[in-house]
Amino acid sequence: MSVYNFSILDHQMMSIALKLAKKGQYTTSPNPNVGCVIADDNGVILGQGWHHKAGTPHAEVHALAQAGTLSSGATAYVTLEPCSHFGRTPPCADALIQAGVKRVVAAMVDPNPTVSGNGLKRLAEHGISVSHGLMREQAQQLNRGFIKRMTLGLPWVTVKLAASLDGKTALANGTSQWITSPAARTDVQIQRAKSCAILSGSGTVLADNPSLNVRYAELGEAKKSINESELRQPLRVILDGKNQLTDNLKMFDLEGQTLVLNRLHNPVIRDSVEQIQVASVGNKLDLNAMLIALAKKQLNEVWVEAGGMLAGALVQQNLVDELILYQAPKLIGDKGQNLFVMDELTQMQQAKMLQWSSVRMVGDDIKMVAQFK
Ligand code: AOF
Ligand code: ZN
Repeated sequence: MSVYNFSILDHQMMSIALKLAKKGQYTTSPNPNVGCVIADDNGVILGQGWHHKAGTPHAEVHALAQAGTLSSGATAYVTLEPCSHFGRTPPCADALIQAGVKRVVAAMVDPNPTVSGNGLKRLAEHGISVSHGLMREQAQQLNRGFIKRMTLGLPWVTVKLAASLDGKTALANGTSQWITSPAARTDVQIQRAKSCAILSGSGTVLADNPSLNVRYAELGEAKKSINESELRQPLRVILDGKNQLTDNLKMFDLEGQTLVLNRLHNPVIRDSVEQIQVASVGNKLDLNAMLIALAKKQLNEVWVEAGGMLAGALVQQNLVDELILYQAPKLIGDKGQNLFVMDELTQMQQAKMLQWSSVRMVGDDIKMVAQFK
């Protein structure tokens, strides 16, 4: 199995497969985003497809169906190793073998332990020329949540914050509507739509009575790339270590499911809202145990929209992968609320270290993305 020596044509085909895979980014979870291109040696595309939704055909099956008998002797470019198992659908490796493809190029090996190399092995055993590693970083970026859940049993955690130029998330009295511009808030809607869950704390929820859902009507251009019938609402997850939640919250009446994580079952909340009890540390929920519980529920990407207390606690316990900060050109003074409530540091070496990955304007605001080291 070679991991190098890919031609320009191979790169072109795989970049099309990656674009196809991206089309599933609002709908495939808990499954990964996967794209497939079937082409002949001259780069003529015979079939293409992407995975839409768990339980429906995988990318390869769509591409093979389109190519029909032309698949015989062709090359299949797949952004993820073809599966070898009978899951909700039969193995794609078998479908490729039956179709008579002569070569399979995968961007990355499937981190799912039930596949993990077995798909490529099966193809090779049937005399198919197999290679992987072409545009691997791009493929991994697309499925970072799926990879983290499969390899570490934890979801990918992104903390979103909106702040004034002087780094405050709300006035001292809790008012935060609105710090950022409508364009930044639309961008948040797009990010929510890509997430499996939106996480918040009971303090924020009781203070703001938020919807914590995706308002597809506000998605603008991005909405065009989503198939209406496949629209989903991320799971709302509310941490309620002190059983403070009441039943009269707006979100309970909205479309989409809500999950409450607490120490003890809260009898006040209606039965249609799922509750899971999580271990605690002192009088606080064990945040690592909380994330393990979310991964067990097959959530790949968790989008955190919480106050400084929860954001600070997650950061302090090294549970955050990425930070997205929308910063408005607005000064609200030093009495406002802070981004991260954390224990006092006494040495600069104790600082939590991040690395910027992008900075751009969104409407009137700046969107900064950083990853934790
Ligand atoms: C592929 N092509 O397009 C996808 C794959 O429950 P199932 O049958 O949908 O299987 C889900 C698993 O299959 C998923 O965890 C991952 O390992 C693999 N996804 N494989 O060959 C695809 N979506
Ligand atoms: Zn498959």
